[in-house]
Amino acid sequence: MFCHQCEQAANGTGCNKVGVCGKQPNVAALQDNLLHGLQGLGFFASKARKLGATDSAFDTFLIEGLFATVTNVDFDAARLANIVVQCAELKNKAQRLYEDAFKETHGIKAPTFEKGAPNWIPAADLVTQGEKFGIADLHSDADVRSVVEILIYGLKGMASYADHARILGKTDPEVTAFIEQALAATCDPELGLMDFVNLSMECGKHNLTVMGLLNAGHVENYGHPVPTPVNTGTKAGKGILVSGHDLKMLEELLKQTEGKGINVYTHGEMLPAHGYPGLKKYAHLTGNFGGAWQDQAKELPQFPGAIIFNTNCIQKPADSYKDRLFTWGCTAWPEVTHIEGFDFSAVIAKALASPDVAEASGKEILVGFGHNAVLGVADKIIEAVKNGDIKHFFLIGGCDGAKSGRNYYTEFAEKVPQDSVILTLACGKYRFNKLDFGDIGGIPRLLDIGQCNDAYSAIQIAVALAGAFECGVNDLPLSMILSWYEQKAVVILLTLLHLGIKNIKLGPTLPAFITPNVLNFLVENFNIAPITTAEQDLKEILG
Ligand code: FSO
Ligand code: SF4
Repeated sequence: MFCHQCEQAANGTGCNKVGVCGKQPNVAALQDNLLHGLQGLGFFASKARKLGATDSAFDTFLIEGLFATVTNVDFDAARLANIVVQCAELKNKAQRLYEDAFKETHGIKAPTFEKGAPNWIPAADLVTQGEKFGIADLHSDADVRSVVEILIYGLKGMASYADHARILGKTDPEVTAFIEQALAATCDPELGLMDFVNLSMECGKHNLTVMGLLNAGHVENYGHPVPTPVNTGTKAGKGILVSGHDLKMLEELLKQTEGKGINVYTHGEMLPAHGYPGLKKYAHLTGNFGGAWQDQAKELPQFPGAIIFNTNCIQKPADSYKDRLFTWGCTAWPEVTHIEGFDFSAVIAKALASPDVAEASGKEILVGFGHNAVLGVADKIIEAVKNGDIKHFFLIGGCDGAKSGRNYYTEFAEKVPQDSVILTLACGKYRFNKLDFGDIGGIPRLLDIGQCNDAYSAIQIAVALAGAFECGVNDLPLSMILSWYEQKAVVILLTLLHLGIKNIKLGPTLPAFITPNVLNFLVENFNIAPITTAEQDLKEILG
């Protein structure tokens, strides 16, 4: 195996024996095989679409297939093998669709494609076959390969957000068309570095659409988030802990647990759920338990109730809680019960049969500062900027992870001057969201915008502030200090670059899949810089 798609890549270069994330070589090979199959499916679906032939069966499959290859999502070899087989069926379907459409429009037989992913058919041994399709296969030139990887990881990240949006009934055919087109491009040996740079920027653009769809899906179903204090303690009684990003899954669980004497807690990226009127109305949505995803091995054994992961980031479960752990959606772990659809009776039964959660006191943290809430007090914020009470905004956001270098983000937040406001989103905020930052004239100094996909809200806030001050986003007293871990962060970065946002500071380390030449390109065009120390970066930003 060789994988370097996330920030945990072994030795900063790549995992080649077993993933630091826990991905076994057979799972890595199956994911590589699946990606190869998806490239072939995209190739024919894109060609068919150009001839006016489409099939909605490809949409969901492409999204779910890409999502299954994202870091910390699907570790289940049997499930992945099944997805590869389905991929082969759909790829054949796409090929037939293209050939029929070609014959119909041109009156002659379609050309055949004998090399690479378009020619892929699954072998009897999918693991051995998958071992042949590694990253090295993507392109012979290291710099081009680097940008092809940026595109592929961007597609994976976008697919994960598209999946949540799709579950809420929000789709866009242009996004599907782009996924097909981009996958087809990865099969084209004629394309060069700038072709993939442009496709990557386009991926960022389409991801903005996807995050907008997801935001609309959340708001239409659950209302705009409102500032809400969330308790991090626990109540005595039965409990279910929900981890991941999918709000629809949480809503269905809340409906099914109502009146059953079960307290439902959020974990990790589910924390922002407490701010949505349509979810907080459930009195048994009790509080938030634990820290960010990388602390689960330490924290989940302490939660005696049932636990369900509806998306990343799942890690190898200890035996102490494996039998009360469930997965849902694209997330899976071998031997852990996977819930299909929205019937959570098995999870509820497990919670009722498990020991009670003990009463424990916790801190209160404030969530719910989506763009609607922040822009609702825009007059106050603008006034505070104009009279000098607020001098700077820092967006300290992104993923958390296990590396010690991530203390940078805690230190940075602690050192931000008192006349500055911190906007935050995604799971990296657990590094500092229990600290007391106080307020500036009633405006909290720490504003939690939400999940990683709520980068959409952060963009709306930045654009509105730029409008109010009649300047560009890059001219605002706003600095972005981002942390990345996996492919969702890659696509958010592409969205920010597509919007022309410059001077981003990125850490804790730069992606192993970016070559020095590609990094130079990013520095020259976007002035991206790796983080250094909190002191030095703050000094540089504030001059
Ligand atoms: Fe974190 Fe994991 Fe939300 Fe990621 S829980 S690391 S970028 O999956 O998606 O922020
Ligand atoms: Fe390693 Fe990350 Fe790939 Fe897992 S996803 S194998 S940790 S690079």
